[in-house]
Amino acid sequence: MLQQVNGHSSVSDAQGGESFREDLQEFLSGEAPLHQLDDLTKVNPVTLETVLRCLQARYMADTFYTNAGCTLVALNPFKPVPQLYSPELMREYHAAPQPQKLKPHIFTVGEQTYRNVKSLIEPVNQSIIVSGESGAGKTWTSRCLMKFYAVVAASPTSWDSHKIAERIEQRILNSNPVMEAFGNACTLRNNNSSRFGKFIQLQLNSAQQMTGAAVQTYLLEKTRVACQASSERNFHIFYQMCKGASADERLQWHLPKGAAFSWLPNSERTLEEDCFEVTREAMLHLGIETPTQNNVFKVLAGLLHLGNIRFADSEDEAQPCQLMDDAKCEGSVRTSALLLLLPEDPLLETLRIRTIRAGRQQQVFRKPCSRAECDTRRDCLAKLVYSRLFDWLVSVINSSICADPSSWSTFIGLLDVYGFESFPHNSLEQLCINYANEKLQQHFVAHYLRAQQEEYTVEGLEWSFVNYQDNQTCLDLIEGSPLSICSLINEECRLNRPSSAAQLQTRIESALAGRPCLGHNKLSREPSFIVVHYAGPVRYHTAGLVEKNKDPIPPELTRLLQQSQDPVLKVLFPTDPEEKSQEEQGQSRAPVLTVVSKFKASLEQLLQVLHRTTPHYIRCIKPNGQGQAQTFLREEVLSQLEACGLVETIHISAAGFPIRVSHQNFVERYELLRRLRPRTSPGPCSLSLDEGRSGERGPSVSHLFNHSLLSTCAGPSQG
Ligand code: AOV
Ligand code: MG
Repeated sequence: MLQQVNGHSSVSDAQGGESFREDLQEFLSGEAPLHQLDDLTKVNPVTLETVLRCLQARYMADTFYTNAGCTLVALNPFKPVPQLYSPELMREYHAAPQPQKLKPHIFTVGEQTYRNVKSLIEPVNQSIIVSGESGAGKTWTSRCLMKFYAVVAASPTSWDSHKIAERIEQRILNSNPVMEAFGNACTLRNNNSSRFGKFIQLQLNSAQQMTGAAVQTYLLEKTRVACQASSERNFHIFYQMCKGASADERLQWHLPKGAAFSWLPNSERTLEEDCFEVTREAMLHLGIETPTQNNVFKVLAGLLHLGNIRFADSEDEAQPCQLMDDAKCEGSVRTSALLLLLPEDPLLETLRIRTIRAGRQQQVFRKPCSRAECDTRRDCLAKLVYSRLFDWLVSVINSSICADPSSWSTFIGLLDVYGFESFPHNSLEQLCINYANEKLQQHFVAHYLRAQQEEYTVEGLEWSFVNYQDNQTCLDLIEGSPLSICSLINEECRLNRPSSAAQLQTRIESALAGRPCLGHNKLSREPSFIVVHYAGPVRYHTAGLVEKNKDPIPPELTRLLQQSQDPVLKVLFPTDPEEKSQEEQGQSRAPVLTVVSKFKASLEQLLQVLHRTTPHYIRCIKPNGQGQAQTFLREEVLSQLEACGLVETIHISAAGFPIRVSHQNFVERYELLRRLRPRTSPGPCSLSLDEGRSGERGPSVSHLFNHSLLSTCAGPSQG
């Protein structure tokens, strides 16, 4: 024991400092050292301080996973810990009769989920919801879980097969580097930040083998293609290409060494993620052959050259803007047109001249754009191409990994969305990201903190209510009806009236005055409003918000891209004869949904899917903002613990009933026990098997009372 005390205190403890004294105290009092407490329900008393101390002690002892009742807390090690994710360890958790008795791990959650799918108690689809702020480790965690299932749910012909790359498990894993190359980027919070949300369904057949998967993505932050905040970067793929292309490819894609691209900031920094070969290899295994890949990269190079086009202010409004620094920009136009296989003159014309159809005859008017409008159209062209390319990649991935509906019966869903974020400048992208995180927090609150306690009350069980922070008021502020931030921004789009950033701020403040989660930063000179999220306040700038929400795509741009001779662009921009004839006849198109409306609908769909699954939660915590190993900043962790309601979760888990089974299923499974045990003997069950069937005399749900009953009498649920 003393050795343990000594061993623990020798770990450098940047902020805690007092760990030796604490351990000695624990030793003298006979309590287990804090870092040995695997479950936070065992800290005594359960307070933010004790929970924090326990997590800190474990972190400094290189123990990164801790149970917190129904959830698993995952601390980001910020250093490689390969032994923690080895296939041997995966198999150990998989083979364990009771994985929950092993050290807390994401594999325990993975295995439990896997067994639940097949459970005779309540076979149901499962989901693992990984949450946490940006950089906390969600993507890492969900990647490791996918690897876990690739090992434990592999079909029996398994890993000695020569054609490993063709195996479905491997293909599913290959989707990660591809989607991350095209959808992740370096931000102020995370060098490999996901700029899209992802829900992947791992499809299992009746023998519990993974037969395929389906990926659903949510709102890619496409603005990043053309606009990167200072110290941030564009999507990884651009840097991968520029750094990893061969001499021959450089020639083909017009990417000479050292070429400067304005959409490629901070390229002098080399990240772990800048690995072109890995992306190409993975694309190949997903069925994207080298010629198609080269074609994709050529298009991306075309976008980089497009980004170098600069316009000068026009002195005469009736004349189109000139190119800035003629020779250089002309070269960029030419190269861009060459790579995108677009006619050069129409490209420049589309960027500089707006065509308007008006009147009964749908006459076409041509209006030169201002310099700012030209810039917007150039950026819009790039965003349009990139977002379609991303969607196309996702559909190719899906067609490569998705199983035939007849070959699977259940699924395990893994949710990895962009984490809560707050930057010096926040716009519609952050509003959507943080809105998604609010929705997930609400799912947790509704499913766990609220529903469970309410159910105890309804069932007449003795229970003292644990208070929790409900984020419903914040969600009402963001998405509620009739008045909310989303509805007001949408209204501005609908009215299509010119409104300044300051006007929008005033409208939001006056329409939503008195809402508890709406703040106002009086110190800021830029028009903005503050939303007090569950994870902290965020100031959103109103400039450009309405325009981003409208996300207008000038039809001329689409028409231009439809003229491209490039095979990939032809797929991304097919000509739609119906659309064309409608346009010619002057028929108006269906109203386009705004960004927030589309996002809201996709989130609602996602939640509907989640509601039909048994959820499991993994809470990723970021021990410090600098990404340093062995550094546990108490204040930063504290705010994350408070935000996710961890202490309340622990209280409810500690006092509540760990397992809930419908009475019907319970009776079916444990009928046998009744025959084995005389009814008069005091058993661990709090109710008899006959009770409550109708719901009149007792509960309709059997709350299981004594966890060990299930384990000892029934064995693992897969049995
Ligand atoms: P996120 O997904 O939660 O942020 P990531 O999963 O990308 O965060 O993790 C951020 C970084 O932390 C990774 O790139 C790794 O360097 C490191 N990391 C995370 N988990 C581990 C681990 N278990 N072991 C070793 N290193 C780890 V965001 O996508 O920005 O919300 O939007
Ligand atoms: Mg991520």
